[in-house]
Amino acid sequence: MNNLSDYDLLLLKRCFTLAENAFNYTLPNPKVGALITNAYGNVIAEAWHQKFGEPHAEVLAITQLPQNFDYHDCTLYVSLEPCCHSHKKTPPCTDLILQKKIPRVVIGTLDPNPHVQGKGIQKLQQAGIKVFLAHQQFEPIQKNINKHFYVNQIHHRPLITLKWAEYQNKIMGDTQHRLFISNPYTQYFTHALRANHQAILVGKNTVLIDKPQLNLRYAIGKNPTIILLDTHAEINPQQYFSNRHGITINKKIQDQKVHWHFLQVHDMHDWKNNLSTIYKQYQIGSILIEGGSTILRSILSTGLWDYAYVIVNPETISTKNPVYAPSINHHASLQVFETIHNHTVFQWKNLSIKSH
Ligand code: AOF
Ligand code: ZN
Repeated sequence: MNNLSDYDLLLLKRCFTLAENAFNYTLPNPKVGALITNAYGNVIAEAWHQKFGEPHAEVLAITQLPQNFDYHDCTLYVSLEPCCHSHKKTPPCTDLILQKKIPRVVIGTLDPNPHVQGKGIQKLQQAGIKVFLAHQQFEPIQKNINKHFYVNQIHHRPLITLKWAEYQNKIMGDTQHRLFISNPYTQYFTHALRANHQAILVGKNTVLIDKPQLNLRYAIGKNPTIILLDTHAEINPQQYFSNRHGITINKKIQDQKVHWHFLQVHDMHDWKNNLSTIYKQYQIGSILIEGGSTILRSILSTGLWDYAYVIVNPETISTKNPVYAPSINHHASLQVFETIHNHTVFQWKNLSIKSH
């Protein structure tokens, strides 16, 4: 099933590049790219899944060609196995491929969604279509651009990424006022990270002390949903985040306003249950946790996290009421992710989560 030429591989690579044009608009769906070639191998249509709930990449590629187009010499390339299941937002892509009689389909990776996972390929093959699946060389790219999707489909919870900045001497804040630890260059990094997540989670104290805007100022995409951990629902979201979408996880009220929901939970520390509710009820597939330190320590202690990015400022600092950064003492791998100006970004990956 995988006798692919170098040209096939090049075009699959192109599909992954196309997929990335979606920025964060497809979340929690995966980013997917597709293209169609004619008998001479020329690319005659290219597309990518653009927005959650809207047509898939294959459908958009096909829509670029005339209704009665003859596909008998064509090949469809797609970064992810075409979907074959119903009872979802859009009809199965396999049906359209069969209807258009596309004879050859080249696929980057299987879809980890248990409703698809090989069944899309099977359906096409049973109809006599020649299907070629790349031999796992695209798995790392797929897992990189759609990290959340694997975690969602396999563990039924959002991808959890932690991020904080600290000085060389581990100070990450002061209980009374905001410290500016990162530099303007690392801000770009932070905003790119925000753009790759559907939601940003912070605690009440971070809102009160830092007054963060939690938006995308230096990255392209849709502003993430704000999730506040606020046990007694004391923060008025309108005061800090007017017109933003958000959820307050709290123990006091259950309420739904136009932009803001209050989700009442039994136990603020029951991350497993609360995160799974956020995933199922609001379809939030990825959360960037930006602090503060109590929340970071709490989630770290559960082991329910996927990646952590720690920005280290090489200076040391003394401050009156220091808050110390957490440490990671799980089975995790560490690498220097990027050096920005004179700051270093370290990436931790939780190795006890099997789906990465
Ligand atoms: C494809 N091509 O471009 C994407 C696929 O609710 P829906 O209709 O948007 O379906 C979402 C599911 O479809 C998603 O969970 C994943 O399994 C698959 N995504 N499949 O053939 C695409 N985005
Ligand atoms: Zn589809």
